Amino acid sequence: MRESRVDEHTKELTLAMKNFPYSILPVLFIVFCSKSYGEFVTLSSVTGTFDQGAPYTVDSSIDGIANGSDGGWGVFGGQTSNQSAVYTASAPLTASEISFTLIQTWGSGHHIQEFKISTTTDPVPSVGGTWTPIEATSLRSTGGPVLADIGGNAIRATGTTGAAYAIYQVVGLGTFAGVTGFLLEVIPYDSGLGANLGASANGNFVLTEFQVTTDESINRAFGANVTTSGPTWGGLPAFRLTDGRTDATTHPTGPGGVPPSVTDVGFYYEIDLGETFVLSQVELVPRQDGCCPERLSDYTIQVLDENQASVWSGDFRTDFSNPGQATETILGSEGVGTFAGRYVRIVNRNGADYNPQLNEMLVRGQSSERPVRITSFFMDPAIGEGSITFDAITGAAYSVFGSFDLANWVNIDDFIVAESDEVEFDFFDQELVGARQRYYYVEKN
Ligand SMILES: [Ca+2]
Ligand SMILES: [Ca+2]
Repeated sequence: MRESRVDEHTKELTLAMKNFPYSILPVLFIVFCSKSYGEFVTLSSVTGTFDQGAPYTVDSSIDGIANGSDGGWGVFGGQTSNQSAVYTASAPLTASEISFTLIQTWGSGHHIQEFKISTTTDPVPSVGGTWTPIEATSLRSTGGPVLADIGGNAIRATGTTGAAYAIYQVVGLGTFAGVTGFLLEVIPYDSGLGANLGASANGNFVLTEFQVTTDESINRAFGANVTTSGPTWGGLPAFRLTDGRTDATTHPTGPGGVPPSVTDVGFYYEIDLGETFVLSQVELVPRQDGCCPERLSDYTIQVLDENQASVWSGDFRTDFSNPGQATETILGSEGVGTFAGRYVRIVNRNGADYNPQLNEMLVRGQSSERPVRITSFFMDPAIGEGSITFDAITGAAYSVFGSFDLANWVNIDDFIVAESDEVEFDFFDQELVGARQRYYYVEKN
């Protein structure tokens, strides 16, 4: 299912590139203006069918504040019937994957039980508009509730009572073009306390934040399994690295820890992304309470393949500096190898105590099944020169082929190494000189 959809997408992209007739050349063509591809979607407004009033208004679900006690969308008084929120994007978006994160940190089980998310291309999104439900390809959660696809594009959270927080991540695959808004429908469910929207004792929920990201910006580490090479400090479990919260810490035992002293050199946390992704960046969120920032210093980031062989690595802050409380961003161009894999490690390089200390580790990337994406293309038959710009995997090699008839292909270059996640390949092609029509395609070696 997933592969066939991607293949259709490939075909579409490839043909879009190949079919420039000679008659409209030479001009600079932008096929897809999409370095916006993979984005943090800004939600400009939201309207709800009901809210219980300040500070539990629907617009506090997009105010950027993830602390539950500061508000969120609450529906007390309307918690026994369907309620909806319509989120409008600040600009239409195009994507092949969209990820929705529902942060619910009010506590005491104030999380949504059953819901559905849809997209629209209507010029002005509204509850009564035309909506297409998201078909979830990945459902993850932290804090206790477990998400399940119950059919009819509905998702249900069950399995816990009185959770202190609940964060959901719903990823949908499709061909999204010109999406202007999102509909969150919350549906009553009876878990034993009567049919209510929320899982709390009074049937309410508080949606602290509703966030949308696409493609290469999606955090694939959220809710992912974390293992370590040794014990972490008591009460500071390793899963805090991927629980979606940035307010709680994990670090190794260090001297004086339990069990007895360990030398921390080589200590690592390892995140299993579940499958191979082409990575765009890794983000490290340090401890936020002001204590001991030196514990995030002189570390290695490693990417490993399905067989846990290292395919990319980089050493950071080898001068013993630290980022303080600021998020640290690691790019593929800052290490050596191919920035794509299933496992990501952070490793202590020098044995410093309690190192590495983190509140969260995010690994952003896109499906490894994604085809090469051409973002701009230019050719000039008068002089035989052309240029192709495409999204790439840092460290991977690509080939470019040319053809007159889409049947016989000639290799133009068979080893173009991507030094970053975008390649501009400028070429001279003798066959292009004076040609009426010429086709090109790019593939990963
Ligand atoms: Ca908020
Ligand atoms: Ca965390």
